[in-house]
Amino acid sequence: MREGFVLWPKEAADRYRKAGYWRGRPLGAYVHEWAEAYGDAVAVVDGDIRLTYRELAERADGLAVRLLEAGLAPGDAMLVQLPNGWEFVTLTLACLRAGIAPVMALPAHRGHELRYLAAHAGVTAVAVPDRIGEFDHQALAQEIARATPSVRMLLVAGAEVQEEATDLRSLARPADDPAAARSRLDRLAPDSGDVAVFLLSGGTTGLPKLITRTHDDYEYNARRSAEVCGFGPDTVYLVALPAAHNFPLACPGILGVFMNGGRVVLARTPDPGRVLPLMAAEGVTATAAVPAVAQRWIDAVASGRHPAPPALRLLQVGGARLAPEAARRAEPVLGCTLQQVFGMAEGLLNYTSLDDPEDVKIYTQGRPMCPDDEILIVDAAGDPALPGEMGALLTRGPYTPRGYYRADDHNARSFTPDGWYRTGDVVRLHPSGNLVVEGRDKDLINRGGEKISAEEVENLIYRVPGVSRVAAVAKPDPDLGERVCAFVVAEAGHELTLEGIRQALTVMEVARYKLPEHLVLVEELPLTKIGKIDKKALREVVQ
Ligand code: OOB
Repeated sequence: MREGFVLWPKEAADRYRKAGYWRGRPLGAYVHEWAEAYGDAVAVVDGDIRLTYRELAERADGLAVRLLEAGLAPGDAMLVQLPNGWEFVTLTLACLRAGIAPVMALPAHRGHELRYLAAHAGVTAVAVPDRIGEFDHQALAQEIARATPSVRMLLVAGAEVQEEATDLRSLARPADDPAAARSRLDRLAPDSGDVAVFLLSGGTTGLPKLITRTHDDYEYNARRSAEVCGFGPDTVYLVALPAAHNFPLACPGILGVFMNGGRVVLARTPDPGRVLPLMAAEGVTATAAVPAVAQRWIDAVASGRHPAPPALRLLQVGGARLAPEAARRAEPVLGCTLQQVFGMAEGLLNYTSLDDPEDVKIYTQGRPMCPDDEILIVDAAGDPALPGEMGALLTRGPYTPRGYYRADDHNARSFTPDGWYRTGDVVRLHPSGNLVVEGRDKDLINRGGEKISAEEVENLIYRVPGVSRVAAVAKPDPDLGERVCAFVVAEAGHELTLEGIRQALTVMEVARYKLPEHLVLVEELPLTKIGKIDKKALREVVQ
Protein backbone atom coordinates (compact mmCIF):
# COMPACT_ATOMS: atom_id res chain seq x y z
CA MET A 1 0.00 0.00 0.00
CA ARG A 2 1.21 3.52 -0.75
CA GLU A 3 2.55 5.52 2.21
CA GLY A 4 0.70 8.74 2.98
CA PHE A 5 -2.60 7.21 1.88
CA VAL A 6 -5.25 7.40 4.61
CA LEU A 7 -7.46 4.32 4.88
CA TRP A 8 -11.00 4.11 6.20
CA PRO A 9 -11.09 2.59 9.68
CA LYS A 10 -11.67 -1.17 9.58
CA GLU A 11 -15.12 -0.93 11.12
CA ALA A 12 -16.33 1.44 8.39
CA ALA A 13 -14.65 -0.54 5.61
CA ASP A 14 -16.30 -3.76 6.79
CA ARG A 15 -19.66 -2.04 6.90
CA TYR A 16 -19.26 -0.65 3.36
CA ARG A 17 -18.26 -4.07 2.04
CA LYS A 18 -21.13 -5.79 3.78
CA ALA A 19 -23.65 -3.28 2.44
CA GLY A 20 -22.40 -4.02 -1.09
CA TYR A 21 -20.99 -0.56 -1.82
CA TRP A 22 -17.49 -1.95 -2.11
CA ARG A 23 -17.33 -4.97 -4.36
CA GLY A 24 -13.71 -5.91 -3.83
CA ARG A 25 -12.75 -5.81 -7.50
CA PRO A 26 -10.35 -3.38 -9.16
CA LEU A 27 -11.89 -1.07 -11.75
CA GLY A 28 -9.69 -2.54 -14.46
CA ALA A 29 -11.40 -5.91 -14.06
CA TYR A 30 -14.61 -4.38 -15.30
CA VAL A 31 -13.08 -3.28 -18.60
CA HIS A 32 -13.37 -6.82 -19.99
CA GLU A 33 -16.73 -7.38 -18.42
CA TRP A 34 -18.00 -4.38 -20.39
CA ALA A 35 -16.32 -5.66 -23.54
CA GLU A 36 -18.00 -9.03 -23.12
CA ALA A 37 -21.42 -7.54 -22.45
CA TYR A 38 -21.38 -4.76 -25.08
CA GLY A 39 -18.60 -5.91 -27.48
CA ASP A 40 -19.55 -4.33 -30.80
CA ALA A 41 -21.39 -1.31 -29.41
CA VAL A 42 -19.58 2.00 -29.87
CA ALA A 43 -18.05 3.06 -26.55
CA VAL A 44 -16.17 6.20 -27.58
CA VAL A 45 -16.67 8.84 -30.25
CA ASP A 46 -13.89 11.38 -30.80
CA GLY A 47 -14.36 13.21 -34.08
CA ASP A 48 -14.03 10.59 -36.83
CA ILE A 49 -12.68 8.00 -34.44
CA ARG A 50 -15.12 5.45 -33.07
CA LEU A 51 -14.03 2.67 -30.75
CA THR A 52 -16.21 -0.26 -29.81
CA TYR A 53 -16.11 -1.72 -26.32
CA ARG A 54 -13.98 -4.59 -27.57
CA GLU A 55 -11.53 -2.31 -29.35
CA LEU A 56 -11.28 -0.07 -26.32
CA ALA A 57 -10.53 -2.99 -23.99
CA GLU A 58 -7.91 -4.38 -26.36
CA ARG A 59 -6.25 -1.02 -26.81
CA ALA A 60 -6.25 -0.40 -23.05
CA ASP A 61 -4.62 -3.79 -22.48
CA GLY A 62 -2.08 -3.22 -25.23
CA LEU A 63 -1.14 0.13 -23.76
CA ALA A 64 -1.02 -1.23 -20.20
CA VAL A 65 1.32 -4.05 -21.17
CA ARG A 66 3.61 -1.70 -23.11
CA LEU A 67 3.79 0.69 -20.16
CA LEU A 68 4.90 -2.18 -17.95
CA GLU A 69 7.38 -3.39 -20.54
CA ALA A 70 8.82 0.13 -20.70
CA GLY A 71 9.60 -0.07 -17.00
CA LEU A 72 6.56 1.31 -15.21
CA ALA A 73 5.22 -0.83 -12.39
CA PRO A 74 1.93 -1.45 -10.59
CA GLY A 75 1.79 1.02 -7.69
CA ASP A 76 3.32 3.84 -9.76
CA ALA A 77 1.62 7.16 -10.39
CA MET A 78 1.40 9.00 -13.73
CA LEU A 79 0.78 12.69 -14.29
CA VAL A 80 -1.93 12.82 -16.96
CA GLN A 81 -2.69 16.09 -18.68
CA LEU A 82 -4.65 15.36 -21.83
CA PRO A 83 -7.49 17.12 -23.62
CA ASN A 84 -10.82 15.36 -24.10
CA GLY A 85 -10.06 12.64 -26.61
CA TRP A 86 -9.90 8.87 -27.09
CA GLU A 87 -6.28 8.91 -25.84
CA PHE A 88 -7.40 10.16 -22.42
CA VAL A 89 -10.03 7.45 -22.12
CA THR A 90 -7.74 4.67 -23.30
CA LEU A 91 -4.87 5.77 -21.07
CA THR A 92 -7.11 6.02 -18.02
CA LEU A 93 -8.37 2.47 -18.56
CA ALA A 94 -4.82 1.25 -19.25
CA CYS A 95 -3.67 2.77 -15.96
CA LEU A 96 -6.54 1.09 -14.12
CA ARG A 97 -5.62 -2.25 -15.71
CA ALA A 98 -1.94 -1.89 -14.79
CA GLY A 99 -2.48 -0.53 -11.27
CA ILE A 100 -0.85 2.79 -12.17
CA ALA A 101 -2.72 5.69 -10.58
CA PRO A 102 -3.26 8.66 -12.91
CA VAL A 103 -2.92 12.11 -11.36
CA MET A 104 -5.76 13.95 -13.07
CA ALA A 105 -4.31 17.32 -14.08
CA LEU A 106 -6.34 19.76 -16.14
CA PRO A 107 -5.29 21.02 -19.59
CA ALA A 108 -5.24 24.55 -18.14
CA HIS A 109 -2.46 23.71 -15.68
CA ARG A 110 1.02 25.04 -16.33
CA GLY A 111 4.52 24.63 -14.90
CA HIS A 112 3.62 25.96 -11.46
CA GLU A 113 0.94 23.31 -10.91
CA LEU A 114 2.43 20.43 -12.89
CA ARG A 115 5.88 20.55 -11.27
CA TYR A 116 4.32 20.39 -7.83
CA LEU A 117 1.92 17.56 -8.74
CA ALA A 118 4.68 15.51 -10.34
CA ALA A 119 6.92 15.84 -7.30
CA HIS A 120 4.22 15.43 -4.67
CA ALA A 121 2.83 12.25 -6.21
CA GLY A 122 6.32 11.01 -7.13
CA VAL A 123 5.12 10.17 -10.63
CA THR A 124 7.17 7.85 -12.82
CA ALA A 125 5.55 9.03 -16.05
CA VAL A 126 4.00 12.12 -17.58
CA ALA A 127 1.42 12.10 -20.39
CA VAL A 128 0.63 15.25 -22.37
CA PRO A 129 -0.54 16.31 -25.83
CA ASP A 130 2.11 17.73 -28.18
CA ARG A 131 0.38 21.08 -28.07
CA ILE A 132 -2.98 22.71 -27.54
CA GLY A 133 -3.39 25.85 -29.59
CA GLU A 134 -0.30 27.96 -29.06
CA PHE A 135 0.92 26.12 -26.00
CA ASP A 136 3.73 23.58 -26.28
CA HIS A 137 2.81 20.99 -23.66
CA GLN A 138 5.53 18.64 -24.83
CA ALA A 139 8.31 21.17 -24.15
CA LEU A 140 7.01 21.88 -20.65
CA ALA A 141 6.57 18.18 -19.90
CA GLN A 142 10.13 17.53 -21.03
CA GLU A 143 11.40 20.15 -18.60
CA ILE A 144 9.34 18.61 -15.81
CA ALA A 145 10.56 15.13 -16.67
CA ARG A 146 14.17 16.32 -16.48
CA ALA A 147 13.61 18.14 -13.18
CA THR A 148 11.68 15.32 -11.46
CA PRO A 149 14.03 12.45 -10.59
CA SER A 150 11.24 9.85 -10.33
CA VAL A 151 10.06 10.38 -13.94
CA ARG A 152 11.19 7.63 -16.31
CA MET A 153 8.81 8.09 -19.19
CA LEU A 154 7.26 10.89 -21.20
CA LEU A 155 4.21 10.01 -23.27
CA VAL A 156 3.03 12.43 -25.92
CA ALA A 157 -0.24 12.30 -27.88
CA GLY A 158 -0.09 14.12 -31.17
CA ALA A 159 1.50 14.40 -34.56
CA GLU A 160 4.76 15.96 -33.34
CA VAL A 161 6.27 13.50 -30.90
CA GLN A 162 9.92 14.30 -30.29
CA GLU A 163 12.73 11.80 -30.02
CA GLU A 164 13.05 11.69 -26.23
CA ALA A 165 9.32 11.09 -25.90
CA THR A 166 7.15 8.04 -26.50
CA ASP A 167 4.26 8.18 -28.95
CA LEU A 168 1.18 7.50 -26.83
CA ARG A 169 -1.03 6.76 -29.84
CA SER A 170 1.24 4.09 -31.20
CA LEU A 171 1.41 2.40 -27.78
CA ALA A 172 -2.37 2.49 -27.48
CA ARG A 173 -3.05 -0.30 -29.99
CA PRO A 174 -4.02 -3.87 -29.22
CA ALA A 175 -1.28 -6.22 -28.04
CA ASP A 176 0.05 -8.73 -30.58
CA ASP A 177 -1.46 -11.46 -28.42
CA PRO A 178 -4.52 -9.88 -26.74
CA ALA A 179 -5.37 -13.00 -24.73
CA ALA A 180 -1.86 -13.20 -23.28
CA ALA A 181 -1.90 -9.49 -22.44
CA ARG A 182 -5.21 -9.89 -20.73
CA SER A 183 -4.18 -12.78 -18.55
CA ARG A 184 -0.91 -11.10 -17.66
CA LEU A 185 -2.77 -7.99 -16.50
CA ASP A 186 -5.36 -10.06 -14.65
CA ARG A 187 -2.54 -11.68 -12.68
CA LEU A 188 -1.08 -8.28 -11.76
CA ALA A 189 -4.45 -6.76 -10.85
CA PRO A 190 -4.20 -4.20 -8.05
CA ASP A 191 -5.96 -4.54 -4.72
CA SER A 192 -9.43 -2.98 -4.86
CA GLY A 193 -8.56 -0.97 -1.75
CA ASP A 194 -5.58 0.70 -3.42
CA VAL A 195 -5.62 4.11 -5.08
CA ALA A 196 -7.27 3.97 -8.51
CA VAL A 197 -6.97 7.67 -9.34
CA PHE A 198 -5.65 10.84 -7.77
CA LEU A 199 -8.12 13.70 -8.14
CA LEU A 200 -7.21 17.31 -7.43
CA SER A 201 -8.92 19.18 -4.66
CA GLY A 202 -10.39 22.59 -5.29
CA GLY A 203 -8.02 23.57 -2.58
CA THR A 204 -7.97 26.25 0.03
CA THR A 205 -4.28 25.98 0.78
CA GLY A 206 -1.16 27.24 -0.93
CA LEU A 207 -0.96 24.17 -3.13
CA PRO A 208 -3.65 21.80 -4.41
CA LYS A 209 -4.20 18.61 -2.45
CA LEU A 210 -4.32 15.14 -3.96
CA ILE A 211 -7.39 13.06 -3.28
CA THR A 212 -6.93 9.31 -3.21
CA ARG A 213 -9.91 7.52 -4.72
CA THR A 214 -9.78 3.75 -4.40
CA HIS A 215 -11.04 1.19 -6.92
CA ASP A 216 -13.77 0.20 -4.46
CA ASP A 217 -14.98 3.69 -3.70
CA TYR A 218 -14.72 5.12 -7.21
CA GLU A 219 -16.53 2.15 -8.75
CA TYR A 220 -19.40 2.76 -6.33
CA ASN A 221 -19.24 6.50 -7.05
CA ALA A 222 -19.91 5.90 -10.75
CA ARG A 223 -22.26 2.91 -10.34
CA ARG A 224 -24.61 4.60 -7.90
CA SER A 225 -24.51 7.88 -9.85
CA ALA A 226 -25.52 6.04 -13.02
CA GLU A 227 -28.43 4.46 -11.17
CA VAL A 228 -29.63 7.84 -9.89
CA CYS A 229 -29.33 9.33 -13.37
CA GLY A 230 -31.01 6.42 -15.14
CA PHE A 231 -28.07 5.62 -17.43
CA GLY A 232 -28.48 2.59 -19.69
CA PRO A 233 -27.38 1.19 -23.05
CA ASP A 234 -29.24 4.00 -24.85
CA THR A 235 -27.34 6.72 -23.05
CA VAL A 236 -25.21 8.89 -25.33
CA TYR A 237 -23.19 11.07 -22.98
CA LEU A 238 -21.34 14.19 -24.06
CA VAL A 239 -18.11 15.10 -22.25
CA ALA A 240 -17.88 18.86 -22.60
CA LEU A 241 -16.10 19.65 -19.31
CA PRO A 242 -12.45 18.59 -18.90
CA ALA A 243 -12.64 14.79 -18.71
CA ALA A 244 -10.12 14.68 -15.86
CA HIS A 245 -12.63 16.37 -13.57
CA ASN A 246 -14.60 14.10 -11.24
CA PHE A 247 -17.96 15.29 -12.60
CA PRO A 248 -17.58 14.09 -16.24
CA LEU A 249 -15.31 11.23 -15.22
CA ALA A 250 -17.46 9.42 -12.69
CA CYS A 251 -20.64 11.32 -11.71
CA PRO A 252 -21.83 9.20 -13.57
CA GLY A 253 -19.66 10.46 -16.41
CA ILE A 254 -17.46 8.29 -18.57
CA LEU A 255 -17.23 5.40 -16.10
CA GLY A 256 -20.98 5.44 -15.42
CA VAL A 257 -21.65 5.21 -19.17
CA PHE A 258 -19.26 2.27 -19.66
CA MET A 259 -20.84 0.34 -16.80
CA ASN A 260 -24.14 0.49 -18.67
CA GLY A 261 -23.10 -0.03 -22.27
CA GLY A 262 -23.81 3.54 -23.40
CA ARG A 263 -21.72 5.76 -25.62
CA VAL A 264 -19.27 8.54 -24.70
CA VAL A 265 -18.93 11.47 -27.10
CA LEU A 266 -15.93 13.71 -26.50
CA ALA A 267 -15.86 17.44 -27.22
CA ARG A 268 -12.67 19.50 -27.03
CA THR A 269 -14.48 22.66 -25.92
CA PRO A 270 -17.88 23.48 -24.39
CA ASP A 271 -18.51 26.30 -26.91
CA PRO A 272 -22.18 26.25 -27.92
CA GLY A 273 -21.26 26.67 -31.61
CA ARG A 274 -19.35 23.37 -31.47
CA VAL A 275 -21.25 21.43 -28.88
CA LEU A 276 -24.86 22.00 -29.93
CA PRO A 277 -24.35 20.72 -33.51
CA LEU A 278 -22.33 17.80 -32.11
CA MET A 279 -25.15 16.91 -29.71
CA ALA A 280 -27.59 16.90 -32.61
CA ALA A 281 -25.32 14.87 -34.90
CA GLU A 282 -24.51 12.21 -32.32
CA GLY A 283 -27.93 12.03 -30.68
CA VAL A 284 -26.59 13.01 -27.27
CA THR A 285 -29.05 12.15 -24.49
CA ALA A 286 -27.19 13.34 -21.39
CA THR A 287 -24.41 15.70 -20.46
CA ALA A 288 -22.86 17.60 -17.57
CA ALA A 289 -22.10 21.30 -17.41
CA VAL A 290 -21.06 23.96 -14.95
CA PRO A 291 -23.59 26.80 -14.64
CA ALA A 292 -21.57 29.21 -16.81
CA VAL A 293 -21.53 26.67 -19.65
CA ALA A 294 -25.18 25.66 -19.25
CA GLN A 295 -26.11 29.32 -19.36
CA ARG A 296 -24.34 29.76 -22.71
CA TRP A 297 -26.09 26.73 -24.19
CA ILE A 298 -29.45 27.98 -22.98
CA ASP A 299 -28.79 31.45 -24.42
CA ALA A 300 -27.67 30.02 -27.77
CA VAL A 301 -30.87 28.00 -28.13
CA ALA A 302 -33.21 30.65 -26.70
CA SER A 303 -31.84 33.24 -29.16
CA GLY A 304 -32.58 30.93 -32.10
CA ARG A 305 -28.92 30.57 -33.11
CA HIS A 306 -29.15 26.80 -32.63
CA PRO A 307 -32.05 24.37 -32.41
CA ALA A 308 -32.46 22.55 -29.10
CA PRO A 309 -30.46 19.29 -29.06
CA PRO A 310 -33.14 16.88 -30.29
CA ALA A 311 -32.29 13.78 -28.22
CA LEU A 312 -31.19 15.48 -25.00
CA ARG A 313 -33.04 14.09 -22.00
CA LEU A 314 -30.81 15.04 -19.07
CA LEU A 315 -28.76 18.13 -18.33
CA GLN A 316 -26.71 17.86 -15.16
CA VAL A 317 -25.51 21.16 -13.75
CA GLY A 318 -23.07 21.45 -10.87
CA GLY A 319 -19.71 22.68 -9.70
CA ALA A 320 -20.93 26.11 -8.70
CA ARG A 321 -24.15 27.84 -7.71
CA LEU A 322 -26.83 27.73 -10.41
CA ALA A 323 -28.98 30.84 -10.28
CA PRO A 324 -32.68 29.93 -10.01
CA GLU A 325 -33.45 32.17 -13.01
CA ALA A 326 -31.13 30.07 -15.18
CA ALA A 327 -32.41 26.84 -13.65
CA ARG A 328 -35.96 27.84 -14.53
CA ARG A 329 -35.12 28.31 -18.23
CA ALA A 330 -33.14 25.09 -18.69
CA GLU A 331 -36.00 22.60 -19.10
CA PRO A 332 -38.32 24.60 -21.37
CA VAL A 333 -35.51 25.94 -23.59
CA LEU A 334 -33.47 22.76 -23.98
CA GLY A 335 -36.40 20.38 -23.74
CA CYS A 336 -34.77 18.08 -21.19
CA THR A 337 -34.75 17.33 -17.48
CA LEU A 338 -32.55 19.52 -15.30
CA GLN A 339 -30.59 17.83 -12.56
CA GLN A 340 -28.64 19.87 -10.04
CA VAL A 341 -25.47 18.23 -8.77
CA PHE A 342 -23.66 19.38 -5.67
CA GLY A 343 -20.50 17.33 -5.65
CA MET A 344 -16.87 17.40 -4.75
CA ALA A 345 -13.75 15.53 -5.78
CA GLU A 346 -13.43 14.63 -2.09
CA GLY A 347 -16.46 12.36 -2.46
CA LEU A 348 -19.98 13.28 -1.38
CA LEU A 349 -22.42 13.62 -4.27
CA ASN A 350 -25.87 15.17 -4.05
CA TYR A 351 -28.33 14.89 -6.91
CA THR A 352 -31.84 16.19 -7.40
CA SER A 353 -33.91 13.28 -8.64
CA LEU A 354 -35.26 13.23 -12.15
CA ASP A 355 -38.84 13.32 -10.90
CA ASP A 356 -38.46 15.94 -8.16
CA PRO A 357 -41.11 18.69 -8.35
CA GLU A 358 -40.04 21.68 -10.41
CA ASP A 359 -39.30 24.00 -7.48
CA VAL A 360 -37.10 21.34 -5.87
CA LYS A 361 -35.10 21.01 -9.10
CA ILE A 362 -34.77 24.78 -9.31
CA TYR A 363 -34.05 25.75 -5.71
CA THR A 364 -32.13 22.81 -4.24
CA GLN A 365 -28.84 21.14 -4.98
CA GLY A 366 -30.02 17.60 -4.37
CA ARG A 367 -29.60 14.96 -1.71
CA PRO A 368 -26.80 12.52 -0.87
CA MET A 369 -26.88 9.62 -3.29
CA CYS A 370 -26.03 6.90 -0.77
CA PRO A 371 -28.10 5.81 2.22
CA ASP A 372 -24.85 5.60 4.19
CA ASP A 373 -23.68 9.13 3.38
CA GLU A 374 -23.59 10.81 6.77
CA ILE A 375 -24.36 14.51 6.86
CA LEU A 376 -23.82 16.94 9.71
CA ILE A 377 -24.76 20.62 9.54
CA VAL A 378 -23.14 22.57 12.37
CA ASP A 379 -23.27 26.13 13.69
CA ALA A 380 -20.28 28.35 14.45
CA ALA A 381 -19.78 26.61 17.81
CA GLY A 382 -19.66 23.22 16.08
CA ASP A 383 -23.04 22.14 17.45
CA PRO A 384 -25.74 20.69 15.17
CA ALA A 385 -27.69 23.54 13.55
CA LEU A 386 -31.43 23.69 14.09
CA PRO A 387 -33.39 21.94 11.32
CA GLY A 388 -33.65 24.25 8.33
CA GLU A 389 -30.94 26.61 9.64
CA MET A 390 -27.73 27.28 7.76
CA GLY A 391 -24.54 25.67 8.92
CA ALA A 392 -21.20 24.22 7.87
CA LEU A 393 -21.48 20.85 6.14
CA LEU A 394 -19.49 17.86 7.35
CA THR A 395 -19.71 14.41 5.82
CA ARG A 396 -18.53 10.81 5.97
CA GLY A 397 -19.37 7.92 3.73
CA PRO A 398 -18.32 5.01 1.54
CA TYR A 399 -16.86 7.19 -1.22
CA THR A 400 -15.55 10.10 0.86
CA PRO A 401 -11.92 9.36 1.79
CA ARG A 402 -10.68 10.09 5.29
CA GLY A 403 -7.68 12.19 4.35
CA TYR A 404 -5.69 13.79 1.53
CA TYR A 405 -2.53 12.17 0.22
CA ARG A 406 0.68 12.98 2.14
CA ALA A 407 -0.90 15.91 3.96
CA ASP A 408 -0.92 15.17 7.69
CA ASP A 409 -1.04 18.79 8.86
CA HIS A 410 -3.77 19.73 6.46
CA ASN A 411 -5.74 16.59 7.27
CA ALA A 412 -5.77 17.55 10.93
CA ARG A 413 -7.69 20.67 9.92
CA SER A 414 -9.88 19.31 7.13
CA PHE A 415 -11.04 16.20 8.95
CA THR A 416 -12.37 15.84 12.50
CA PRO A 417 -10.71 13.23 14.70
CA ASP A 418 -13.63 10.89 14.02
CA GLY A 419 -13.23 11.16 10.28
CA TRP A 420 -15.76 13.77 9.19
CA TYR A 421 -14.65 15.77 6.16
CA ARG A 422 -15.21 19.51 6.56
CA THR A 423 -16.53 20.42 3.13
CA GLY A 424 -16.17 24.18 3.67
CA ASP A 425 -19.68 24.60 2.25
CA VAL A 426 -22.48 26.33 4.13
CA VAL A 427 -25.78 24.60 3.52
CA ARG A 428 -29.33 24.36 4.79
CA LEU A 429 -31.77 21.47 4.76
CA HIS A 430 -34.77 22.19 2.50
CA PRO A 431 -38.21 20.88 3.56
CA SER A 432 -37.94 18.38 0.67
CA GLY A 433 -34.98 16.78 2.45
CA ASN A 434 -32.57 18.14 -0.14
CA LEU A 435 -29.64 20.45 0.56
CA VAL A 436 -29.43 24.07 -0.47
CA VAL A 437 -25.92 25.47 -0.84
CA GLU A 438 -26.00 28.92 0.75
CA GLY A 439 -22.34 29.81 0.62
CA ARG A 440 -19.04 28.64 2.01
CA ASP A 441 -16.65 29.18 4.86
CA LYS A 442 -13.57 28.12 2.89
CA ASP A 443 -11.26 30.67 1.35
CA LEU A 444 -11.57 29.93 -2.32
CA ILE A 445 -12.84 31.59 -5.44
CA ASN A 446 -15.19 29.58 -7.65
CA ARG A 447 -14.64 30.88 -11.16
CA GLY A 448 -17.34 29.21 -13.22
CA GLY A 449 -16.69 25.88 -11.44
CA GLU A 450 -12.90 26.26 -11.48
CA LYS A 451 -11.77 26.41 -7.88
CA ILE A 452 -8.98 28.82 -7.03
CA SER A 453 -7.35 28.90 -3.62
CA ALA A 454 -7.12 32.49 -2.39
CA GLU A 455 -4.03 31.60 -0.39
CA GLU A 456 -2.28 30.18 -3.42
CA VAL A 457 -2.94 33.33 -5.46
CA GLU A 458 -1.82 35.51 -2.55
CA ASN A 459 1.43 33.57 -2.15
CA LEU A 460 2.13 34.07 -5.85
CA ILE A 461 1.33 37.78 -5.83
CA TYR A 462 3.60 38.24 -2.79
CA ARG A 463 6.47 37.23 -5.06
CA VAL A 464 5.80 40.17 -7.40
CA PRO A 465 8.28 43.00 -6.75
CA GLY A 466 6.66 46.02 -5.11
CA VAL A 467 3.86 44.12 -3.38
CA SER A 468 3.71 44.76 0.34
CA ARG A 469 0.38 43.20 1.30
CA VAL A 470 -2.21 41.26 -0.71
CA ALA A 471 -5.60 39.64 -0.23
CA ALA A 472 -7.49 37.74 -2.94
CA VAL A 473 -11.27 37.58 -2.83
CA ALA A 474 -14.14 36.61 -5.12
CA LYS A 475 -15.76 39.42 -7.08
CA PRO A 476 -19.29 38.49 -8.18
CA ASP A 477 -19.59 38.15 -11.95
CA PRO A 478 -22.69 37.77 -14.13
CA ASP A 479 -21.07 35.22 -16.48
CA LEU A 480 -18.75 33.13 -14.34
CA GLY A 481 -20.31 33.63 -10.93
CA GLU A 482 -17.04 34.85 -9.48
CA ARG A 483 -13.69 36.19 -10.63
CA VAL A 484 -10.44 36.74 -8.75
CA CYS A 485 -10.02 40.22 -7.32
CA ALA A 486 -6.72 41.17 -5.68
CA PHE A 487 -6.49 43.90 -3.06
CA VAL A 488 -2.89 45.04 -2.98
CA VAL A 489 -0.88 47.42 -0.84
CA ALA A 490 2.13 48.57 -2.87
CA GLU A 491 5.52 49.30 -1.42
CA ALA A 492 6.45 52.96 -1.51
CA GLY A 493 7.68 54.06 -4.93
CA HIS A 494 6.19 51.08 -6.82
CA GLU A 495 3.55 51.41 -9.52
CA LEU A 496 1.52 48.22 -9.71
CA THR A 497 -0.96 47.43 -12.45
CA LEU A 498 -3.29 44.51 -13.08
CA GLU A 499 -1.48 43.77 -16.34
CA GLY A 500 1.90 43.85 -14.58
CA ILE A 501 0.77 41.41 -11.91
CA ARG A 502 -0.81 39.10 -14.49
CA GLN A 503 2.38 39.13 -16.50
CA ALA A 504 4.50 38.36 -13.44
CA LEU A 505 2.28 35.37 -12.61
CA THR A 506 2.39 34.20 -16.21
CA VAL A 507 6.18 34.21 -16.01
CA MET A 508 5.80 32.04 -12.87
CA GLU A 509 3.89 29.61 -15.13
CA VAL A 510 0.62 29.82 -13.26
CA ALA A 511 -2.57 28.47 -14.89
CA ARG A 512 -4.33 31.34 -16.58
CA TYR A 513 -7.67 30.88 -14.83
CA LYS A 514 -5.99 31.78 -11.51
CA LEU A 515 -4.72 35.18 -12.66
CA PRO A 516 -6.49 38.09 -10.98
CA GLU A 517 -9.01 39.85 -13.21
CA HIS A 518 -9.49 42.86 -10.97
CA LEU A 519 -7.01 44.88 -8.95
CA VAL A 520 -7.83 47.28 -6.16
CA LEU A 521 -4.85 49.27 -4.85
CA VAL A 522 -5.32 50.24 -1.22
CA GLU A 523 -3.31 52.04 1.47
CA GLU A 524 -3.90 49.23 3.93
CA LEU A 525 -5.94 46.06 4.36
CA PRO A 526 -8.74 46.02 6.93
CA LEU A 527 -8.11 43.71 9.89
CA THR A 528 -10.47 41.79 12.13
CA LYS A 529 -10.37 42.14 15.91
CA ILE A 530 -7.87 39.32 16.15
CA GLY A 531 -5.60 40.87 13.54
CA LYS A 532 -6.43 38.71 10.50
CA ILE A 533 -7.21 40.29 7.13
CA ASP A 534 -10.92 41.05 7.09
CA LYS A 535 -11.96 39.38 3.85
CA LYS A 536 -15.62 39.85 4.57
CA ALA A 537 -15.11 43.63 4.50
CA LEU A 538 -13.15 43.33 1.24
CA ARG A 539 -15.85 41.22 -0.39
CA GLU A 540 -18.38 43.88 0.48
CA VAL A 541 -16.28 46.48 -1.34
CA VAL A 542 -16.47 44.51 -4.61
CA GLN A 543 -20.10 43.35 -4.34
C1 OOB B 1 -17.24 19.68 -8.15
O1 OOB B 1 -16.11 19.26 -7.51
P1 OOB B 1 -14.89 20.18 -7.05
O2 OOB B 1 -14.03 19.31 -6.23
O3 OOB B 1 -14.31 20.88 -8.23
O4 OOB B 1 -15.51 21.33 -6.15
C2 OOB B 1 -16.29 21.06 -5.01
C3 OOB B 1 -16.91 22.33 -4.49
C4 OOB B 1 -17.96 22.10 -3.41
O5 OOB B 1 -17.37 21.90 -2.14
C5 OOB B 1 -18.74 23.40 -3.51
O6 OOB B 1 -18.05 24.44 -2.87
C6 OOB B 1 -18.76 23.68 -4.99
O7 OOB B 1 -17.62 23.02 -5.52
N1 OOB B 1 -19.96 23.14 -5.65
C7 OOB B 1 -21.17 23.77 -5.66
C8 OOB B 1 -22.02 22.91 -6.41
N2 OOB B 1 -21.31 21.84 -6.81
C9 OOB B 1 -20.07 22.01 -6.32
N3 OOB B 1 -21.59 24.91 -5.13
C10 OOB B 1 -22.89 25.26 -5.35
N4 OOB B 1 -23.77 24.50 -6.05
C11 OOB B 1 -23.38 23.33 -6.59
N5 OOB B 1 -24.25 22.57 -7.30
O8 OOB B 1 -17.47 20.85 -8.33
C12 OOB B 1 -18.16 18.60 -8.58
C13 OOB B 1 -17.79 17.27 -8.44
C14 OOB B 1 -18.65 16.27 -8.86
C15 OOB B 1 -19.87 16.60 -9.41
C16 OOB B 1 -20.23 17.91 -9.55
C17 OOB B 1 -19.38 18.92 -9.14
